[in-house]
Amino acid sequence: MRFLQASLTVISVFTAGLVGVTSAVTHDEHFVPDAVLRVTEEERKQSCVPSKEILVVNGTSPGPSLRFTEGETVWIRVYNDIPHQNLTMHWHGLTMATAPFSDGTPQAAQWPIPPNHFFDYELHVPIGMAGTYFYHSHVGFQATSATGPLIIEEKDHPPYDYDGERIIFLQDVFPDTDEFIEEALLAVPMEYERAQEIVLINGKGGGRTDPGAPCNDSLSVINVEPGKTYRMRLIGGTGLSIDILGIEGHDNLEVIEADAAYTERHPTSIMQVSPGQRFSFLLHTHAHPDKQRYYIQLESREFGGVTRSFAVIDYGRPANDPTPEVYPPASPPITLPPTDPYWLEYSLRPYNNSEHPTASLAALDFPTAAEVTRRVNITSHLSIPQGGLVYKINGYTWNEGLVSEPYLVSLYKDGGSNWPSMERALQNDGLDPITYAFPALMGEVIEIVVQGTGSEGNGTETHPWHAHGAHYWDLGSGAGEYDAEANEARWRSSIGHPVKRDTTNLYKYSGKAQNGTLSAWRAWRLRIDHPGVWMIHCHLLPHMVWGMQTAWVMGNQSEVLGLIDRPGVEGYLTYGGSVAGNETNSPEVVEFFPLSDWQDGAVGDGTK
Ligand SMILES: *[C@@H]1O[C@H](CO)[C@@H](O)[C@H](O)[C@H]1NC(C)=O
Ligand SMILES: *[C@@H]1O[C@H](CO)[C@@H](O)[C@H](O)[C@H]1NC(C)=O
Ligand SMILES: *[C@@H]1O[C@H](CO)[C@@H](O)[C@H](O)[C@H]1NC(C)=O
Ligand SMILES: *[C@@H]1O[C@H](CO)[C@@H](O)[C@H](O)[C@H]1NC(C)=O
Ligand SMILES: *[C@@H]1O[C@H](CO)[C@@H](O)[C@H](O)[C@H]1NC(C)=O
Ligand SMILES: *[C@@H]1O[C@H](CO)[C@@H](O)[C@H](O)[C@H]1NC(C)=O
Ligand SMILES: *[C@@H]1O[C@H](CO)[C@@H](O)[C@H](O)[C@H]1NC(C)=O
Ligand SMILES: *[C@@H]1O[C@H](CO)[C@@H](O)[C@H](O)[C@H]1NC(C)=O
Ligand SMILES: *[C@@H]1O[C@H](CO)[C@@H](O)[C@H](O)[C@H]1NC(C)=O
Ligand SMILES: [Cu+2]
Repeated sequence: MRFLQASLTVISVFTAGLVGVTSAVTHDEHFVPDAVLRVTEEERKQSCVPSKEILVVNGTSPGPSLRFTEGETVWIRVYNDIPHQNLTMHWHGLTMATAPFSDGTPQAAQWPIPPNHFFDYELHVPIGMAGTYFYHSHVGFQATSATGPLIIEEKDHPPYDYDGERIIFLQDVFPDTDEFIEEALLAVPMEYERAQEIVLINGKGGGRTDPGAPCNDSLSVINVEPGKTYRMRLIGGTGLSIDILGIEGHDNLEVIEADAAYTERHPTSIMQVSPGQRFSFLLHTHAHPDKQRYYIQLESREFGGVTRSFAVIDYGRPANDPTPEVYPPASPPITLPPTDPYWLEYSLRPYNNSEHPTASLAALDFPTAAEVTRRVNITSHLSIPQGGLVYKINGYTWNEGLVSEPYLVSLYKDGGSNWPSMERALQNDGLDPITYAFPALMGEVIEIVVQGTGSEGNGTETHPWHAHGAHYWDLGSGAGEYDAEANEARWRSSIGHPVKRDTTNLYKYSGKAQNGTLSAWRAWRLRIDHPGVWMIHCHLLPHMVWGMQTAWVMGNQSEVLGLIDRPGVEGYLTYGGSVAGNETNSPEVVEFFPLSDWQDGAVGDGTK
């Protein structure tokens, strides 16, 4: 066993003035994390595609559900047991308020976890964050299968009454491996023309695949009882498909949560969910159902052909009875509409009830237009040089190869040599062209306008834009150019104010726009009050591979480093992670550890 005293000394020196001497959380061999996830690569047969290598979490995809309670601090140890790929884990939608180094973003928050290593992630879940989340890798295309539900429960009572809850977790399956797809996407000319083959509901699916072929694989069964109300937690864990979902015989659904914030009840007959979005809706089951099983029908939209997939809700059996296999129907029982770019737009309102103050936080503190200190455009453009596909955001393509050292690692190592400059950024529409990051200062109130433009093929696409860090108030969206005053007037003349979200769509509308012209917008308003490094990006995995990502550095060096200076906790730098790809394996450079004795036999090399 090798002691890493050398690295500890190095780190202690440069953070000496910042880190308080406190009682320690020490990650030695006695440290027991609250949860463990192990990611492996295995040959698997998923519904409707041939057997191939996929990543699984603890042996399954989706991986196990994690459940924690708001107000808790938990440690999750993630092992990379994949032989030849890096890995990270991102806790999608959770505000890593006091633990930005646990956000799981390669080149932003951390070096990726190399094979046979692990990383201890700290999730500090503030009160008021109860809701529906998921976890997924943030490396390449891995999130297609290295993913699973993450539920944060209320410390007290949820604000809505229901008899039970069920998860509906959506995933795309592709006929090829992640690595094959990534390589083909990046080929010049681009070589991957397939969309998802089908969408899985809780890991299973069957119906109609993208090539238009029937797929008679068995379906997931969700057990319910008559005359009850269920909270259905719908998780958009897909990597490409935008999906519409309805339930045969049950069209009085009520949305009560969007992206982990409670909303006022909003009636709807169908749900529309994009990659990265989560919703809860109430399902009122029939007191006297006419049959035992009703189909959940789901259809993909936007990319590729229409795929149709099913699951069933089953009134018939107690939850602990083995369920016989159920197959797709001969013909679809319901008709689902096309994508609606106006669905839920301007119509959701934050939950607001003084009897449930922690569920009502999104109704407080909405920044007025007068408080906005700066507006930043994120303008995306798809170019097609020699037939390859590249997304540029304000002129830059942000991918894992662009940034030489993760911003937070640079902060730990030398106080942030790779830290953006606000001066440079202000001369360049908000983006610092040296570090490829958008800086923001604590206390600013920013309006971010995500703008779409016509591609070099004169086309447009729908993009679910996702923000890490604090959630934003979603000001809405539209075709063409953003008109701040008209949008403000629209809100002024309606009752209430926007909800807080973390993933909302930039829509394609007509699908056509001349190269470079503004085709669509989505506007967000946020208070900069969470120091850290946060990615803001399109959540379509192919678009991420093509660079449709931005990094935001919020707060200055001391504000971000100051987060490690908390009573009762020591060693917030990084954990068992190593700097991947440095064969010298010198502890001074390779690993950052808690400011306490720490042995790499116990932490980091994944052997225990
Ligand atoms: C994942 O598997 C490990 C053993 O490989 C186990 O210790 C851990 O509890 C599992 N995690 C969950 C969330 O089930
Ligand atoms: C699907 O497979 C099941 C089980 O083998 C079978 O009972 C059913 O008839 C099949 N359905 C179709 C449409 O082929
Ligand atoms: C929330 O309710 C309080 C008390 O009824 C009210 O004063 C406030 O304006 C409401 N906020 C919103 C956003 O509706
Ligand atoms: C895009 O539109 C321009 C102007 O109409 C036209 O010259 C060009 O050929 C179009 N490009 C493609 C790929 O259709
Ligand atoms: C943002 O884009 C709009 C066009 O939609 C433009 O009028 C405005 O000047 C831009 N603002 C900044 C700060 O770049
Ligand atoms: C398309 O528009 C972009 C952005 O305005 C521009 O840089 C590029 O040269 C244009 N390409 C063609 C083929 O006109
Ligand atoms: C960061 O901002 C704080 C004010 O919040 C200030 O006191 C501090 O000096 C700044 N640190 C740096 C490194 O600029
Ligand atoms: C893993 O990440 C490191 C550091 O970013 C990089 O140098 C290396 O090429 C990556 N390995 C793989 C297999 O992608
Ligand atoms: C690897 O570590 C050595 C010192 O151990 C250092 O000199 C070198 O720059 C590092 N390489 C990279 C790519 O970080
Ligand atoms: Cu996109």
